[in-house]
Amino acid sequence: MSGPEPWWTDAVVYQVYPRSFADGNGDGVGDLAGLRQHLDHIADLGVDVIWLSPVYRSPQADNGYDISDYEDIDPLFGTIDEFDALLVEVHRRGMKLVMDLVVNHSSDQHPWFRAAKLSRACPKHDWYIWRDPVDGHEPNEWRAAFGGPAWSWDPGTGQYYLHMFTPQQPDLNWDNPDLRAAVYAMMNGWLDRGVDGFRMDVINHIAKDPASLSDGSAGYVMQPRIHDHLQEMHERVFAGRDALLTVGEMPGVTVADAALFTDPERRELDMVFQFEHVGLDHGPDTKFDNRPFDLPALKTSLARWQTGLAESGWNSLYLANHDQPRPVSRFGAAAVAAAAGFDADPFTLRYESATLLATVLHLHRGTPYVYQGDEIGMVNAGFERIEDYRDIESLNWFRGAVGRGTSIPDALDALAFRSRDNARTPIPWDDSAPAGGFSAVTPWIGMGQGWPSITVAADRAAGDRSVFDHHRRLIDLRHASRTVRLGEFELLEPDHPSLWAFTRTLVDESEPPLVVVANLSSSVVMLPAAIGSRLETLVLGNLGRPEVADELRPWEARVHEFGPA
Ligand code: TEU
Repeated sequence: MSGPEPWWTDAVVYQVYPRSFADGNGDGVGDLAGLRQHLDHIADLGVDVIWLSPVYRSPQADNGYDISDYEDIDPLFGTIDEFDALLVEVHRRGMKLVMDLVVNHSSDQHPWFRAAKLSRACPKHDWYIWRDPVDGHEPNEWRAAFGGPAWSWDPGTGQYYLHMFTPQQPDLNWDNPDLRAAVYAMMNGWLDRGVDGFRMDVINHIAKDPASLSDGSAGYVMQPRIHDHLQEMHERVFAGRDALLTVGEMPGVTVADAALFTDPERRELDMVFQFEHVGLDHGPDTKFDNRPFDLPALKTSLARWQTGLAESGWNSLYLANHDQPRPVSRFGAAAVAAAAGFDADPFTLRYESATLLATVLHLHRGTPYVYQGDEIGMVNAGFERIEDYRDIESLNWFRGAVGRGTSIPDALDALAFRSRDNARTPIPWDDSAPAGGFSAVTPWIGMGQGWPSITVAADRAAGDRSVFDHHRRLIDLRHASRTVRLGEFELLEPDHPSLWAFTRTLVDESEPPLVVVANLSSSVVMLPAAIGSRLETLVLGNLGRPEVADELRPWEARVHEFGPA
């Protein structure tokens, strides 16, 4: 990266999943009014940007990732006036607001799709992806992400339409220039309203292979036209506007692809969400085949991305979002115990696990994303009955797996580890009945096993064991330190089974290098002499000052200035 760095190179983003953040109107579902009441919680953390998951009009088949009107707010969440008021309050606190942009697909209730279904002659028909039957069947074998074929039959037109997710989420046809123009107009509308950018849902899926619709993901991920589309979007929407943030969600993206998407010279995106590190514990067939946590695999994967995007491009850094299990349960002491065949109690060493994982993540080079609730160390939901789940992916998978012969207890175990609902339980503001200050009524989804012991109020009163305060220190450090922002990354001891260690070094040596050392085990780890002998000033740690500098206590993470060899 040459020249003055973009503003977001020292920014930290906080993701709000609105239906689970705070309920302002007493219907059991989080909304804009609730978010507005709790903005100080986010501002106190010191973050720069809020990414708001979808609040547009939607039948909520996939919790708002199925949009029926891109230009209005769903009544479940509030009104457009409440949105404008929220935006003012966010800006008044010196933060930015980034919207979710879901334009690989719309809802099947969107007027565009309703028109598209009327007849093959309707101009909107070509805004979606249709195929005639082949020998009375779907045109190819593509499967939808949430189960079943990716094609659904429409009797009116006598054609199949494509949907990579549920049948209620028909895929838009980005080869149609009128569709593209409509999307750009909508995006410009939100930017003119004052929003500060977009997180773009599965944006690397928008270019399909129109000629062949060949089998396998090669036909819908990373088709060459994706770069044309993103460059056109940049020119028609982002060019000439200042201080925006654009991040593309890209399942399956490689380091080489990401370097292209995020090379500033190419004018496509600021950064992408890659999926390599969150796929390491998935089985070969489905993500519900859970594999044990493997620290060397995780740290070397992230290190590869650090190196791959060191010269040009930029990383986004995340361990969680609304689609992933909670990091404490997935990568913390409970996960390490489970990998060794022991009982996995997510409350064991929870403060240590949450703060260690945050330290490691925030000290990488890139833009960190904090998912709501991780700043207080929330754990997986711990649901034990299928009736507790709400997520369409989880429910579809459960039905299919049990149908194929998986026992109900095994299927429930798989969900308890992997379901997206693990991260969708309400924010427990306090321990009051019935819903921890999230809502005055029974919430749309259970509070989960963490409540009432884990709450915002308890964490913020926990003094030197507050996960929130530790996050705030990490965010302050990034804002203050050019080394954290821009220093080169080098992984140390890549094969060590429980030590995660790396250095950050500014090429111009204007600040001393930093070393991060973290012990992901419940035993003391002795640092190798090549690291231990070079530890200088303690910059930050999750367990306070150590008695023995070159020993790490269980789940201890420290950042030190790194002296000469
Ligand atoms: O997710 C896309 C995606 O590929 C996955 O993260 C997905 O949620 C799941 O892991 C597949 O097994 C995005 C959104 O983040 C997600 O919430 C939506 O359901 C999905 O797109 C469809 O819009």
